[in-house]
Amino acid sequence: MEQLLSPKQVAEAIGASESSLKRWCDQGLIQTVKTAGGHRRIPVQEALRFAREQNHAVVEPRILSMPASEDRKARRVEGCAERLVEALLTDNDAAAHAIVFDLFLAGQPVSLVFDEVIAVAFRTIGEKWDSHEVDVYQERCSCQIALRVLHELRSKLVSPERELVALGATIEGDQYSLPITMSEMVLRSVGWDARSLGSSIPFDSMINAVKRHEPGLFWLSVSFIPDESAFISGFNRLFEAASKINTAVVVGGRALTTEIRTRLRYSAFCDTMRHLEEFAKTLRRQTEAVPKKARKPRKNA
Ligand code: B12
Repeated sequence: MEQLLSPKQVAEAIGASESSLKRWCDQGLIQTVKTAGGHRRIPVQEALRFAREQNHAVVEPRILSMPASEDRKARRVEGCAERLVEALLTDNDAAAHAIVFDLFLAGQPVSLVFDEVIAVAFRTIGEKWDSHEVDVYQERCSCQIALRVLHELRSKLVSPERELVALGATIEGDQYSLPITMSEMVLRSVGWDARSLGSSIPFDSMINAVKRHEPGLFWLSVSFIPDESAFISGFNRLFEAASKINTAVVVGGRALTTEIRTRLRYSAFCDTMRHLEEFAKTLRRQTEAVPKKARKPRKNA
């Protein structure tokens, strides 16, 4: 159930006066809901959105059900990837949460935190695994912690609009769950009702999901390709089915070499989560500007 806070609690959380808080509510800067007794209440996700967008430092994160801060001054991405590696490899769940949520509370876009902190940390862990400095179990454990952080983050984002549906998956044989979950979070952070179908999904099943749900956007995260030619033909079938119902297909991931990309048809290729964010924002604006019936089939980019 949605957690609701009083204006007084939100004021305390961000170190503002209760009267300022009420004024911001009256001005519509903060969306409120009314209790049966007619009192204003603020969903915790809305309080977080306001604090992030208006640059209010959260002085009492616990009121907003956020983990205690690691170090209030450490709100820039610099140095965070190294600290995250240390937290992940020592199985320090609390520190890993705090590093990511401090950046989130400081208003850093989730896409930036993913590209410059979490992905960088995993690159280091991958190198350490390759040179036997890190055991297999530590790599797996690090993934589990990162997934818990991402799921927690999902619950802190304002619920997206229902009509902007996005679906995503990884192909059969691709077990990488972090990039697909990050993509889901990035899309949700910019208003898409994004749902990951999960990893290792056969193309036929993805096509069924696209036909059934008619999403505005389908993202495919490709970190591992077991069979290149099967991938290319499956992917192009997916694109074909998606373009018939005007679904944009976005691809990204470490396994997509230039050679493979040139043989694919897609609406957008993204190297990073920030690229995905920008594309999703643009597509959202275009989708909202054009009445559904008047929309033309999208062209390959
Ligand atoms: C964790 C991990 C695994 C885990 C994943 C668990 C899980 N639940 O996700 C498991 C155990 C499955 C695994 C298995 C393997 N792994 Co592995 N793995 C990693 C590791 C350490 C991290 C990967 C990760 O999730 N990173 C975090 C993500 C978010 O970062 P990213 O992939 O760079 O993604 C960024 C961009 O590419 C982009 N992006 C990615 N996807 C998408 C999608 C969209 C839509 C968009 C917009 C953008 C985007 O945005 C992201 C953020 O910036 C990497 C090291 C590394 N360098 O990444 C090795 C690594 C990728 N693995 C490697 C290997 C060899 C393997 C195995 C083949 C090992 C084996 N012999 O079995 C298998 C293959 C698995 C398979 N069939 O899928 C090698 C690959 C080497 C190579 N040259 O290709 C690496 C590089 C390790 C190394 N240093 O050698 N692995």
